[in-house]
Amino acid sequence: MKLKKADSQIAKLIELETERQKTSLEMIPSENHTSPAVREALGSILTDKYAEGYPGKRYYAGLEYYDKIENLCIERAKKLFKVPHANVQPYSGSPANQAVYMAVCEPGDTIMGLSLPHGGHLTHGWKVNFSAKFFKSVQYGVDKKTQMFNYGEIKKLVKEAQPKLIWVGATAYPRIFDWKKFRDIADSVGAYLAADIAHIAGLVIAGVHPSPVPYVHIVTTTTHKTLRGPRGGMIMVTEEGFRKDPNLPDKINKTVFPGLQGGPHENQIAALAVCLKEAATPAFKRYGKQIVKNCQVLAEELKKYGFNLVTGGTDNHLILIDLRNKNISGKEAQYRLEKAGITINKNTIPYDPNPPFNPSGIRIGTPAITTRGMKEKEMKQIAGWINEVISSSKSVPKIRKKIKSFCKKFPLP
Ligand code: DSN
Repeated sequence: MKLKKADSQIAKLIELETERQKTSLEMIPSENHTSPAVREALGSILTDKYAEGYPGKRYYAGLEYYDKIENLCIERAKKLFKVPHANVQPYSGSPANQAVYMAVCEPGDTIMGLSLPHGGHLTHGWKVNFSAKFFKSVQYGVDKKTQMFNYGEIKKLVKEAQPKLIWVGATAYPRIFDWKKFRDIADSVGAYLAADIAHIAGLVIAGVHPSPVPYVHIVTTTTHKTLRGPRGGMIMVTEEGFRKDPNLPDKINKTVFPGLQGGPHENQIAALAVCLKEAATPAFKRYGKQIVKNCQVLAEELKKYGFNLVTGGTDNHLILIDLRNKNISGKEAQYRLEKAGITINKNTIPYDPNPPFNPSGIRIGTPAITTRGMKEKEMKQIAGWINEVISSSKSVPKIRKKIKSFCKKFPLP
């Protein structure tokens, strides 16, 4: 009500977006719907103050309660992920990863990560990103035939490149990461191993994806994907990280502040603390399990309709579809599905012959629709709609209507 009076234009746009979310299926795998409690903390008075520094060692006054909030958030993160050190100040995933580079590398050092067109992230050394401009980036990919990691090939590449830091993590890899194999590879050249679990953090907590914590030195994550918190980032140092360099936690903290960032967004940190409390419940474990169950049912149904899934299926929250046998581009599929009320994204597939802005694939995920309470039965229904829309643009108005009415049964949190 207050916003409506103060700024009716923004109020109206928020209202319209709320309606869009209510009446559509959000199926971009990196997105989710936060709880009202998370949003309340995020929209609180905590946005008002600067808090440069860390709890107990701040540069400004008046931070008694901010310290308590940030400490609570750190403790919850440590307990949930079973790590001895957590920094909850990164504004998001990219700043978190930047801080890792600054903590363990010097400009010009060799680093390695999964290449973007094979499902990696920009900050893992992709050519247009700072991570390839300030460091010598060598990228690994997935196997042409299996579309999965070929650990023997990666090991060979690592031996040749002798990187200081190896990233493991992805934005579009539908399979399990074998952390132990990556650790053996990193140890063969004495490299730091960093797991970027942005996409799968919630699955790790729910126990449906192995945790990297026993194997890697550093873990970074965003907090708003399967973890279902506010937009943000975190960096954690594991026992293994401590063992490799006892000063690593201190180095990480110093690179986040004052190395890279100024005042942390404490409203975001409070909202993250709320999210971490929610993620520690049995209900969250059930949620994580259901994300994967839903995704696997959706994958099997899509296969029945003749869709060609990269790697042949999924172990996690996302599906990558190669649309070339359907005679439609990823761009057109994204457009058509959006019009029908299914929000997905166009995506490159490994060894894609087409350019990233008009790639051959689409990426679909189940975290947000699972938050709304959808289960296996609904996945079958959704697969049918995806098939109809991809098969014919004429079906779009009819499916849009059906999705609007279907969504009424699954309110947003
Ligand atoms: N933009 C994110 C995603 O969609 O996967 C990666 O940071």
